[in-house]
Amino acid sequence: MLCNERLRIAMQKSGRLSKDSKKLLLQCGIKINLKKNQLIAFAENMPIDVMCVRDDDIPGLVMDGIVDLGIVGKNVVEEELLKRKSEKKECIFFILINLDFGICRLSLGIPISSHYTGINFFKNTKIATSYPYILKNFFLKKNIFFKSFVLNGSVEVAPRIGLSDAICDLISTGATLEANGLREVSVVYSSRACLISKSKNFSSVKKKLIDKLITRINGIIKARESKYIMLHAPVKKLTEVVNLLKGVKKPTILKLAGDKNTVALHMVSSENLFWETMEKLKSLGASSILVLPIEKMME
Ligand code: PRT
Ligand code: ZN
Repeated sequence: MLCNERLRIAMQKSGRLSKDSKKLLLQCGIKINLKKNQLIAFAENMPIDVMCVRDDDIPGLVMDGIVDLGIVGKNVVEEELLKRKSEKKECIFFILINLDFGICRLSLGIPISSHYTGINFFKNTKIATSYPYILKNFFLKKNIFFKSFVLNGSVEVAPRIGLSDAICDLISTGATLEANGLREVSVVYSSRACLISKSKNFSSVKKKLIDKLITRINGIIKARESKYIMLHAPVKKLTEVVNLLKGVKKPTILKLAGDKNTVALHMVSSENLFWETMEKLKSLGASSILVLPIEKMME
């Protein structure tokens, strides 16, 4: 196979997305041996090369056509897009699929002691952020003038040391904000990791491989969200039992040897089965309730 027919995928080298990105590629069946500090790894079983870089470089590598695909936070892509637009640079890309990790939000935070009066609170304030373009875009639409103070780390300490009145930073649990005496008042941008490409016009070899990867990723995400449920139910209560099982399409009903009054139900559910539902099932006479994780799915 020609060298340029190998698919190049960029992922974060080390950081919040690297473990999940690597796991996703491995679950897709790509055999790669990623060693620490290694920039590029060649898959053993597929024409795929994986480049490990800083997350901020990924959108540019994709948009400039250095790599074919990138796994990166939508926040980073959006910031790069707005930056390139302001510099009148080329910025074409496609989000091929939203992923189920890296979920966070870019939010405005203010000191707990500040009295929040609504979004106009930010008029003429100084806001510390690592995302000046997304922030500018957000306030431009609201016609609110503010000053941004760009920091590439430790944004949350800025108000405490008098560098800014507020912050605009990524939040997942909110613990960092709270630990720094701040509170979240408005979400500016909701984000998660995604798979991006520069174009949709790949050679047929690459297109086939990308389609295969997307199908596999969809299957992995779906499997993670789903559960395999098995239980025994009294025949008389079958309808009530099935009605309790949300997210189940058609359960398989199996006879039990030597028991005419009970059947076994096997089903895939798109939702988890919570303890409360299990307790309700039990009160209807269901027993041997098992909830199992699913590794892969293809429909
Ligand atoms: O070195 P490199 O440039 O590659 O990495 P980085 O340090 O710039 O990024 P990194 O690894 O911190 O984050 C990579 C991506 O993970 C981000 O671009 C987001 O898409 C996603 N992500 C998801 C997050 C968070 N959740 C997150 N909570 N990125 C950062 N945070 C930080 C946030 O900045 C704050 O400091 O975590 C803190 C808040 O977390 P909570 O849980 O206390 O709210
Ligand atoms: Zn970064």
